[in-house]
Amino acid sequence: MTLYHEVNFDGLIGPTHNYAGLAIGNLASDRNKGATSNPRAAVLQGLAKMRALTKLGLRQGFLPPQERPRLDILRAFGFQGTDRQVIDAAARVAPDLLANCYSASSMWTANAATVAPSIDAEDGKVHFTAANLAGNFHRSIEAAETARILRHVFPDASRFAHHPPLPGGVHFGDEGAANHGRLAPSHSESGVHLFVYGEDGEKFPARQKRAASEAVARNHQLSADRCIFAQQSRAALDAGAFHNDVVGVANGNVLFLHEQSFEDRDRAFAEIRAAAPFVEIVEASAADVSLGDAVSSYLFNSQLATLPDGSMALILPRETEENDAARAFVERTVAGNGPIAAAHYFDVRESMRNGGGPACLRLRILLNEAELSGMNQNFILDDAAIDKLEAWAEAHYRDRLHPDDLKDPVFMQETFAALEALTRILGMGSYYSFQR
Ligand code: SUG
Repeated sequence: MTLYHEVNFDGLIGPTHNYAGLAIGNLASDRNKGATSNPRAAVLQGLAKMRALTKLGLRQGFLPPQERPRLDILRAFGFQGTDRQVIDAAARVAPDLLANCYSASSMWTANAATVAPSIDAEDGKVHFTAANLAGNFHRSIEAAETARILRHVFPDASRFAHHPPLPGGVHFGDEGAANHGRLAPSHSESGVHLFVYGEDGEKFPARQKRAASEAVARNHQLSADRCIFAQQSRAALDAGAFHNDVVGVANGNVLFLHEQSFEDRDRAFAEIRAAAPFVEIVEASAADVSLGDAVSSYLFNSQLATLPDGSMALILPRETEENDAARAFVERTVAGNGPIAAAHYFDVRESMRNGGGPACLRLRILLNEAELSGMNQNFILDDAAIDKLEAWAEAHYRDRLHPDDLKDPVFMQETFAALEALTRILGMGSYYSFQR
């Protein structure tokens, strides 16, 4: 049997991380609109989580921040002149557009793409479909760059198949792996794919469309009898679960979720059990944890990971520990005879305040040894590489950033200097457009 390993590619949090309140249906983003962020603390929190996962014995990769500000987009909207003039004019006339062009949202790599491991694809390749993220303007501008960075990190066409973001905007909205889970007896056996899509709620629009999930499954050459398409509950969407990974996570043979995750729970469970008879479902009832507590604590936005000894651990945000109902549920889950043996809590508060928990921050990819050695090694982390990135962040990141600070062209220069230094550390050449 060929062995497959879980490798998490976290988004390296960019120097422009800020609270502009841009995301629809995302209660945390809305609540913190206009607050002052700490980009330096944000990136260090993310790196600390990455380091801790390597210590737990998991392989850890990352994707670099995307280029911000997106001057090309400001120019496409008619702002002309030098870079400074473009920023000045946009700051005066279109500050909201400027904030969109400055968002560091590519940190949430669970939304970068959906990925199928080679063991599940008919042609034996690893398949990537970059998400179009059509539901929010600031996220839609990630899509083409995400497709490009994925090719840069996984260049070998004989092993990796890259599909462009789906066309059609919100009609075929696709938000990537955050609405997808894979179930299998183990990582090294063929899996069943659970795609969760939405229908608009009373309050919030659904970001992931069923037709988009179906297209991704076809792109990835997954066999139809091993794909399940289930509708997320409108109640969860309206409670603030703008991505399904806010109410559930799958890993190996385990599905860990809230009982109000699906619009039709019984039907979804029956389909999952029929396709994946080995599945163990660990479910929180609404009496254990209300939907409101699930969303505010991000209990289900945990990473559920299989450790080298075969046991499973939850990687949770501190906000879960601080919520009595959520913490009690975790304690009971770990103490019981079920498959989840441990819980580890991490401070990722800077990201959490924009609605991004531990699971949002990572794109999980199953790779075998040959695929691991066929990828660009600069994006796999060990202690020394993490040390370097920490030193880079200490040198280049601000510890206070208010959305109004985005209007200052000096901040643009600082940001470009940080990205320029990163390309040198990573041997990426003139990767970003401002370098060319
Ligand atoms: O798309 N927040 C992101 C959070 C993404 C979380 N990812 C997962 N659940 N997988 C979003 O809503 C806020 C940015 C701002 O408001 O500036 C933001 O885009």
